[in-house]
Amino acid sequence: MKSILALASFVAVVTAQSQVWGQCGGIGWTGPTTCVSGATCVAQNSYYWQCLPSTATTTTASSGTTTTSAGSSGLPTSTSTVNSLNALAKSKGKLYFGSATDNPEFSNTAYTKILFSDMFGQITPGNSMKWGPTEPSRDTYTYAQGDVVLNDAKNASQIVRAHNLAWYEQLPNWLSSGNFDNATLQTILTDHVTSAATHYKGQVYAWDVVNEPVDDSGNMRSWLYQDKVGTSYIDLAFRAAHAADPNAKLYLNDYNLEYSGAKFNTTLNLVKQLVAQGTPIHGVGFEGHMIVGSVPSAANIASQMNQFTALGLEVAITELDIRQTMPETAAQRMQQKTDYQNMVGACMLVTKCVGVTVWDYTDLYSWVPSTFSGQGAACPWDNNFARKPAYDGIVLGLGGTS
Ligand code: 9MR
Repeated sequence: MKSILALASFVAVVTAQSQVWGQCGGIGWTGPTTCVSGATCVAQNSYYWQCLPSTATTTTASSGTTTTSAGSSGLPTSTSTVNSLNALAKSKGKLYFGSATDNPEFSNTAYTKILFSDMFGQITPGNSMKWGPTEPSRDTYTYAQGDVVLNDAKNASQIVRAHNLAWYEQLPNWLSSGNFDNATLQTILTDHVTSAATHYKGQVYAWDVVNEPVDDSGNMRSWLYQDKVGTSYIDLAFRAAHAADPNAKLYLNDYNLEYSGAKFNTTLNLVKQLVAQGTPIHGVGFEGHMIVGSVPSAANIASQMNQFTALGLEVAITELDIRQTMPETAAQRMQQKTDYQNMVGACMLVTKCVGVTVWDYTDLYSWVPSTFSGQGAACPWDNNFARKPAYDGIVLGLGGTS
C-alpha cells in the first residue's frame, strides 16, 4: 500500500510538469509552469512558453535578440531596387505577398514601419487568433489581440489570413486536460470555430481551419481530436467555419507538402475525400518551412501543388522561411537566394496559387533559433532590417528583375 501511495504521489508530481515540447506558460495558460527533468521552460513569445530539451536552449530567440553571431557585415546583401513585393506579386497575377507577425513585435517601430508598408499586402497573426489565446476558459472568448492585428492590417489596406482553428499545439489547458468525451469535444470544437469565424466574419480573406493534421510518417496525427473524435473532426471544423463565415476561403494547412512521400500521399487522399464528401474546403496551405540547400526545384514543388489544384482548390505558400546552420556564410546566403526563388517561383507556376506569406519577414522575430538549436537566419531581412540576397530571390521568383 505504501508503495502504491508513493507511486501515486510520484505520478501527481509528474503530471504537474510539462513534458518536453509541451507548453509551460504564456498568456491564457493555466497549466503546469515547470518542465520535467532535462527540459527548460523557454518563452517563445508572450503566448507560448515551451519545454525545450535543456541542451537545445543555448540560443534564446524569445527576446528576438539572437544575432547572426559576429554580425552580418561582410556577407552579401540584397541589390534589388524593387520596393514592394506585394505590388510585384500583384502585377504578376497573384493576390498578395504577405508576412506573418505577432502582437509583441508592434512596439518596435522600425519593424512596423516595414510590416505595415506597401511592401506587404497580406498579414497573418502568428499566434493571437489560435485556440489557446482566444478561448482561455470554456465559452469565454478574447479576441482583443487578434483584433489589433486585423485593424492595423486594415488600416494599411492589407488582407488577413486568419490562423488557426483546429491544431494540436497551443490548445487551452482546460481543453487538453479536461478529459471530455467524444460528444462534448464535438460541441466544444463547433462552439470555438463558430465563435472565432463569426467574430471575424467578412473581415478575413481566409482561415486555416485545420492545421497540420498529418504527422511526419504519413499517419493521421495523434492528438486530442483525432484520438477521441476521429478524422470526422476535420469535416466538423470546416462546416462550422463555413456556416459562420460563408465567404472566407477555408484551408487545410501543413508543412513538408513540398516533398513527395507518405505525408503528402495521406494529405492528398484526405483532401480528395473531403472534396468528394462535400466538405467546404477551398484551399491547401503549403507552409514552406524549409532548409537552405534542401529546397526542391520550382517545377517539382509546383507539381505537388497541382495535385491539389486539380481537385478544384486553390493553394498558397503560407509560412515561408528557409533556415540555415549558423553562423551564416556568404555561400549559404546565396544558396538561400536560390531556395527562395524556387519556392516563390513554384507559386508563380501555378495559376491557382494565390500568394506567398513569409513567416515573419525579419530574423529578429523568427521562431527558428529557439526551436532548432544552431539554426537561424531563415528570413529575407536580417536582424537589423537589412534585406538579404533572399529578398532578391523572392523578386526573381515573382518574375521581377533583380
Ligand atoms: O510562430 C509561432 C511561434 O511564435 C509559436 O511559438 C509556435 C507554437 O508552436 O507556433 C509558431 O507558428 C507555427 C504555426 O502556427 C503553425 N506552423 C508552424 C509554425 C512554426 O512553429
